[in-house]
Amino acid sequence: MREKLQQILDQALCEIGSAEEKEALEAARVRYLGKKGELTAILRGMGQLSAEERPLIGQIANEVRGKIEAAIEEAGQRAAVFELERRLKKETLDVTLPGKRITLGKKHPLTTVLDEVIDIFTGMGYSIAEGPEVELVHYNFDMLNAPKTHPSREPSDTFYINDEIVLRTQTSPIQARVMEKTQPPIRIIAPGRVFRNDEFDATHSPMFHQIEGLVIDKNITLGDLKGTLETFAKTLYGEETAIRLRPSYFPFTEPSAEMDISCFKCHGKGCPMCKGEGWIEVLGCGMVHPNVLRACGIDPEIYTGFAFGVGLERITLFRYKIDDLRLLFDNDERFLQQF
Ligand code: 2NL
Repeated sequence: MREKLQQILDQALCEIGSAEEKEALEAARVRYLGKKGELTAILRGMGQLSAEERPLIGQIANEVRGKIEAAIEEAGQRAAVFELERRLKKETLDVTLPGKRITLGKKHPLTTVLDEVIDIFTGMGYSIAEGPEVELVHYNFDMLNAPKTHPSREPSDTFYINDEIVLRTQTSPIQARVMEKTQPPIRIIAPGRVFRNDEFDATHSPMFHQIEGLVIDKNITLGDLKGTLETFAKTLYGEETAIRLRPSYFPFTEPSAEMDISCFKCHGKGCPMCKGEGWIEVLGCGMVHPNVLRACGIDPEIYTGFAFGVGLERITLFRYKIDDLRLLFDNDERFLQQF
């Protein structure tokens, strides 16, 4: 019996001594000390021993148990250190690896051109005015001298919220609101989103941006309008740019005109860019209609003024020689990074 116990002890200590992992130690503990373990089996069988032998073997068995437990305890601490070393080796941080690249965004070309236009006009003493995108029919059409039967009022052209409320189709209602509240002199530009019931294609979008300008004072003439727009065109498209005004019609201006700039590609000779014309249409403008001034509480006998409206997308496409409006709205980084 003694030899058997000594043999178990030797075997256990050997096994525990060579165990490096917690799992191996646990297996040894179950094997020697567990309910079905070898030592337990001996203790169970003690009933068969003689009365003299029993306490002696019992004592030895308990000593063996104590030694095995101590050895497991000690090996457990050693295994923890091994484990830590293994993890430290495996989880080392390679500080020479390249970092994660953070890609920098860029100003959208529409924002770049809008900022430039704002610079040009604030440089000439204009303020910036803003207003609601969801607008009353009253400000969007009635105040601007649009006849009740004007085609632009049709739901096929304009998004209606209800009979009295629309998504603004131009930023003129911003200016009507300013005129209603302020007496001249007025010098403002009104940039913002506008909405029209158009199909998306290379030149149309149901949402686009407009920048309108308005100047009201005593003795404002068509000459002031022309000089202002010429400065605008030369600053945006280069000193060599020429402008011309062609008669046109808008309900809110009289007289009205379209402004063309000389083609920046062929300088007036005629090319595919300007469709052989030598000129490119850029904006609409005119002298503010007396009816509009009156509706906004300004006396047309004392004051006159000019106004113009520019499509931000249109002048941005020309500015960067982009041929499809949709590129401005796709937000494809490969496109946007080019500007
Ligand atoms: C265009 C160009 C234009 C105006 C907008 C305006 C605003 C007020 C009074 C008078 Cl409050 N006019 N804005 C003037 C001429 C042209 O926009 O192509 N529009 C359809």
